[in-house]
Amino acid sequence: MSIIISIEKLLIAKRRVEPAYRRKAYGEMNGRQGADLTFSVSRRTIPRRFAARRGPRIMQAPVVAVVGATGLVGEILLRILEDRAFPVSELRPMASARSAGSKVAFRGQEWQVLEARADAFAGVDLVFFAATGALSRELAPAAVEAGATVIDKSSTWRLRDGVPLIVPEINADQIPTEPSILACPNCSTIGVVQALAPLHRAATLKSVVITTLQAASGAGRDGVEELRAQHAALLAGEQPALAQVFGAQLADNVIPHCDALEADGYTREESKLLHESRKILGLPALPLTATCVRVPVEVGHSASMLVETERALEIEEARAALAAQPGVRVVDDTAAERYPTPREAAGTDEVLVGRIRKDRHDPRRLWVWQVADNVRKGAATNAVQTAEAWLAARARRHDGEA
Ligand code: 2RA
Repeated sequence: MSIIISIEKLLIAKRRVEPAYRRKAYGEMNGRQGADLTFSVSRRTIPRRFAARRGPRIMQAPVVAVVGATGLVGEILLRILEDRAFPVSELRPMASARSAGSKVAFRGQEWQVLEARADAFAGVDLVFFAATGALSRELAPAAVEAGATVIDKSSTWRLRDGVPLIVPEINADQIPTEPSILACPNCSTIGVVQALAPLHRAATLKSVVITTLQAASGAGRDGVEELRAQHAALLAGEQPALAQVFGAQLADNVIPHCDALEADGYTREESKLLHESRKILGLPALPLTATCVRVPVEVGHSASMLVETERALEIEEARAALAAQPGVRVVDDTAAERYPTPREAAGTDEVLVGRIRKDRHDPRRLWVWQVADNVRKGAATNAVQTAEAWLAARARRHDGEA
């Protein structure tokens, strides 16, 4: 099963290692960059000249574990690893004892789900944690101890000093190559910082006020099922069962409450947006205030943002800055009814921005509407892109040492 390759040489030969995170083409390259990596997993496709010449400098495709492989994000993560042809010499799907023994599909095969335990990571190079925060708190250090790099989707490690919080289009340069924990931001944060980073570069952020409209899938498979059951009951003219996942009935409703309430009246989701955005943008004192709202949409988190900058930004300048940000697509023609919607974002890996307009009262303030697929770019895709950046960094180090 293990396939030997020289990933960096192949990527450099295809001119795709560095530019992936530096060029606007990144969005369009998402699929193509992955396609290049198929060279690393299929011996048949390795050009003979690379395979033969690289003898002592070869690098093996990683052994990859996915903790939480049976959950919503874990399932999408496996699909995205397939779609982007991420090199995997061996897959070890893992889950809590309750789901261990079940099977998941990957690259046309069924793989048995193993129990995620501290002693399960021997020989693993890369572990995605797409499970509970408690599981990653307990097991991520053991995985690093065993020599793996961890990419964690939970909130457990995000704000720890020394743990990079990665949105690859913004800060891939913070990814170390030695075994360590890399944190993925919360789903609502990823879309927000993808829009804020280019505006900050263009005119320096002064303050941000955000209202999010968050899809049911932010609460996982149970959230989607609860919303569907409520919709079905309403369509049948029945009263939906009492809400279990959300604090109130979500169908035909909006709920201004995501995650636990904190002592000052804000919610944990609102605090995540504040502290994670500050860390990713490198702006530890940025005044950022959020109201996070759950809406009856299955996939796609939206955010209305009032962005104040030190220097007044003209609309065209803001559009150009956003359009130049890798992974961002400007959809902004309200007269033609073209603006980002969750339906347009769902199933894609892009962060969509539009409705860009000047505040009527202050020329240094812009309103920006932003939407992204919370399960893909907000979770699984961002994790896989982080892994791709880690792989490229590891290949560079390998080549430097060889
Ligand atoms: C939510 N952001 O939408 C959360 C999930 N991490 O509930």
